[in-house]
Amino acid sequence: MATEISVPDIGDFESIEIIEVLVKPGDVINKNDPIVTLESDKSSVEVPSPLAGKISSLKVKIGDKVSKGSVLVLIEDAETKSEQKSKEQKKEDILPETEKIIKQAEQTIVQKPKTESPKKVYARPNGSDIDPIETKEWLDSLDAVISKDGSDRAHYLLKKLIDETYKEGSHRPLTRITPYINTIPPESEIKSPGDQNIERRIRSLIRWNAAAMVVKANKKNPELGGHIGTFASAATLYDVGMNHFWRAKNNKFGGDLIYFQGHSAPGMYARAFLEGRLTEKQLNNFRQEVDGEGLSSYPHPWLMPKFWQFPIVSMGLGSIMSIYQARFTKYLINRGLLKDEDRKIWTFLGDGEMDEPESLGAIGLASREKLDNLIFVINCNLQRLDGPVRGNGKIIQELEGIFRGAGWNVIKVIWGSYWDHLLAKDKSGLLIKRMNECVDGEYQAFKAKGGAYVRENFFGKYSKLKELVSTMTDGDIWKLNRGGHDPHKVYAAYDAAMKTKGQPTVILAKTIKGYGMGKSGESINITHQQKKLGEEDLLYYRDRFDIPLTDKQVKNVEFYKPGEKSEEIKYLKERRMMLGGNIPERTSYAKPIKKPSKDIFKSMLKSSGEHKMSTTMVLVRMLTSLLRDQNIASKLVPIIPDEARTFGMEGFFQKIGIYAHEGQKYEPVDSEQLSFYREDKKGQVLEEGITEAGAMCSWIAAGTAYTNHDLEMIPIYLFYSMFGFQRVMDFAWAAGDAQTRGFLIGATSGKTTLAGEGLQHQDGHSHLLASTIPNCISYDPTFSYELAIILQEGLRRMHDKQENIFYYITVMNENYQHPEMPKDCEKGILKGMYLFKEFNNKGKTKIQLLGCGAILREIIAAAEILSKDYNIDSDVWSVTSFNELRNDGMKIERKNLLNPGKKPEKSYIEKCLGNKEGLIVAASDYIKTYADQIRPYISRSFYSFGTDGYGRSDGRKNLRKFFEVDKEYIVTYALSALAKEQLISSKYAEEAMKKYKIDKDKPIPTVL
Ligand SMILES: Cc1ncc(C[n+]2csc(CCOP(=O)(O)OP(=O)(O)O)c2C)c(N)n1
Ligand SMILES: [Mg+2]
Repeated sequence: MATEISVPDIGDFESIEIIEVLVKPGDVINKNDPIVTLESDKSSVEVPSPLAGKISSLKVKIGDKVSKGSVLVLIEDAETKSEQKSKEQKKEDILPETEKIIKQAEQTIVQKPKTESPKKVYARPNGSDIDPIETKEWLDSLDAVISKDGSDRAHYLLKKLIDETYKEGSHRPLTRITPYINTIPPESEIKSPGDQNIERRIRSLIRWNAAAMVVKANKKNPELGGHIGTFASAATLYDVGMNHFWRAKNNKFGGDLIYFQGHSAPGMYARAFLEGRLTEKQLNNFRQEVDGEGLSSYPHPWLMPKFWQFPIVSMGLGSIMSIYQARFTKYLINRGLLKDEDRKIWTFLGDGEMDEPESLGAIGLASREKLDNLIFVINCNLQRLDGPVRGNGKIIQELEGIFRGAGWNVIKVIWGSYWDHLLAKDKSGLLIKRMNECVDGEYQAFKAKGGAYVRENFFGKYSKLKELVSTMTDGDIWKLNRGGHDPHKVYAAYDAAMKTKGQPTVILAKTIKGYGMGKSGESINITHQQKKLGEEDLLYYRDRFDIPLTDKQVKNVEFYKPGEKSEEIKYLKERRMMLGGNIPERTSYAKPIKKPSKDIFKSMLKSSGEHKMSTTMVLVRMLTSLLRDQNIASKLVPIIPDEARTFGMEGFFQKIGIYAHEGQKYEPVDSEQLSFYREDKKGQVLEEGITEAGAMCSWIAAGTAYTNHDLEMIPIYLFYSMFGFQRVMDFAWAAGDAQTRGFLIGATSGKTTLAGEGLQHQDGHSHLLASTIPNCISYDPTFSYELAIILQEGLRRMHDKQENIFYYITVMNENYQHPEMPKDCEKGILKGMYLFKEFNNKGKTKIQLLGCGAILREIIAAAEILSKDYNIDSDVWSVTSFNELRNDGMKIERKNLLNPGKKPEKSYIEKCLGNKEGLIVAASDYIKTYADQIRPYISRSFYSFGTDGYGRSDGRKNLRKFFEVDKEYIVTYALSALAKEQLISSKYAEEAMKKYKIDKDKPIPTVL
């Protein structure tokens, strides 16, 4: 029996056009296979079949208008299992769960019968202990619970007590800050299996070589700069990871991903030197990259593509980029594209760096998404560039509260092992009290001023504490180490972080900036900038770390590398071998994605006939088609920060689902509709919420998956063009450095197509920002075939040819008809311009008209007026990219200047316009500088028009008139330019101004 398949609930839409019919009679289809594509004036969406079976007849054709209930096809042998039934089932599944939640919630609100009781007035202790005996009883009880049932039970009871006080009206939340001591008590520390003596010697050599590298470079040329103090404070944090935790990528394992703090780069080079991965010559060329064989100042994959993976020296980027990297790794795993190997992402950050909004801005996502593959190590050396991070407070405590509040597992590594016996010995509680009350400004001074100072100013505050250290010498007190410099404490913390499930972990490690630098830079305010150690300082550094160099060698600032057979080198290499290979190292073994069949884009090369659509819709259509290509479908990563509906992409929700690591725990409010909000563990769309920075980081993670996961992906991130580069330019720059491959789509671009939104939304410069990134290719197409050619070429270059480039393409929301592709214009589209149309039948005067994006259609209309009303011929050029034209112009000009004796080569612009007659008028929907970029490569009169000034809300027509880029202004300015060149009389321009009501006294838009 045949079953009718009809249009389901499509929301508010009525009478929607069918633009594709994807089945024919006789086709056997599966459930959810698309039957037709519908397109409204805003979006297009596929209608999937609710049943499997054989199509017996088609009831619609392309161009038909349908509404909810319209019959599309008849299907035979359909499975009888009805959707309704499964929905009911789903509802039943959900109910008990919901009931449980309601019950639990009800239980927590214990409604005690209200009894009238006399009003009590409580004592206000203001932090002091008003009843020490009672306090002691409580503490004894707590001790008893801990020894009988453990600390988890104690914690449970405490939480219950706090909940109880909350119900009784206390509004003091449970504190998220613990005492200023290590999170892991000594007795719970997992011990490192390493040989501490050898590890210390290795670490010392790395320290020396790292410092020597900076000093040497600056001896050669003080311009070069560099940092010693940052790595000096972090050496142990890196070494423990390198020796024991960080597993490299190899043919058996995907590798942990380590985001190294940018300013600690010398330390990574120094280790790679000992490992034999870098030569002495390279070390000698630290920060001297121009002649090759240099080492880049910071982690720059662009400059050292086989070494560095993550460009994070711009503070704050590392944090958020690594969070989204961890999230994207889980996304790939949940989608079944990547094996779950429990790989970890480690991120090293400075404590000063945590001031950046990007550093903390996405930590909520990390816990929400349960990113237990993510470990932050924040090097709390208490200093940044100018001075203390929190002189009057305690950065570790502050960060503890923030991260714990956000749902992270927090591990504080404050004190080294030498403190353990003191903490154990102190029964008065005064030591912890003193640790708690000192501020970071004091802690910084303690490490700059020596043991006697610490005795007086730290322990000396309380006589019992002074007594506690009375048998210790000043030297002993000085040796009381900080957690981040103690390999045992660091090992235990890393081990705990590795084992944490269901939460990301942050390790807050207290260290000393410039550790070991002595008076030249240990814990003093100038440490960060210290790069020129004098002889005396170097000798001190050598002695402090027992480097086997003679005084003479030290004075020559020589590097030290023990022989290949030495214990140190053998140990170091062995440890890395055990952990799978080198770190950092950048490689890619990804299989290239095959380019899609040309058929996919075929319909886009044809005229749209009467059908009007925007380039945004064209793009969405193309993506929908790409999702039907087997090679591409699973690799597409659509990324949208809460704008899917703006761009007509809600059809993707139903088709490929929104990624949600826990699936969908609720019945969506629009579940009856075709494009319902479908969240899925295997969902493909990254619906980021309102975070352009986060979306950009997802895009970078996906666009570098070819190296970080050996998996090519095609990320395509759509945003309001004004909230793209302008908002996240630093990430875009880092994306270029990281060699991200993907598409950035600036939607609703230009200043006059996004009509109603006004000043903050209208973009007149994103293409100029794009042009500053050397490996970003950008286009501003007008017609569907242009977009199709560009997209196709992007896929070919980034995936077939494996070029390390990315694309910025602007699309618009203005609906219009699209013509058929003119013959032989593909090359021109890609090179930046092609001849769209010639108006050649009129008179003697000719003009060249260049337009792009939204304004090309105004240019075409202007050409028609000039021809019809003024007998002026023109060539109309569609300029798909002024940026590409400029790049070519620059390249050719340079070549010609370098070869003065040779016949000059012509730039592409000259090739296009050289033999054409007439002055040139160019207009775009961007500020004039965009079109002006080609001015140097044109030897003729050139007039450019654009949308300089603040945007404002109004209709498109008014906006184009306001910015003087509508057809009437273009006609008028063209006539005036021709008059200026004495090719026609000025009266024509004057007449046009009258006719078009152009007010000469209207101020230039930049002042309005
Ligand atoms: C966005 C940005 N702003 C400023 C700088 C310049 N800068 C480099 S290091 C630094 C201080 C870093 O302090 P911290 O994060 O505490 O790192 P530490 O060197 O102390 O480990 C500053 C301001 C930068 N690299 N990036
Ligand atoms: Mg710091």
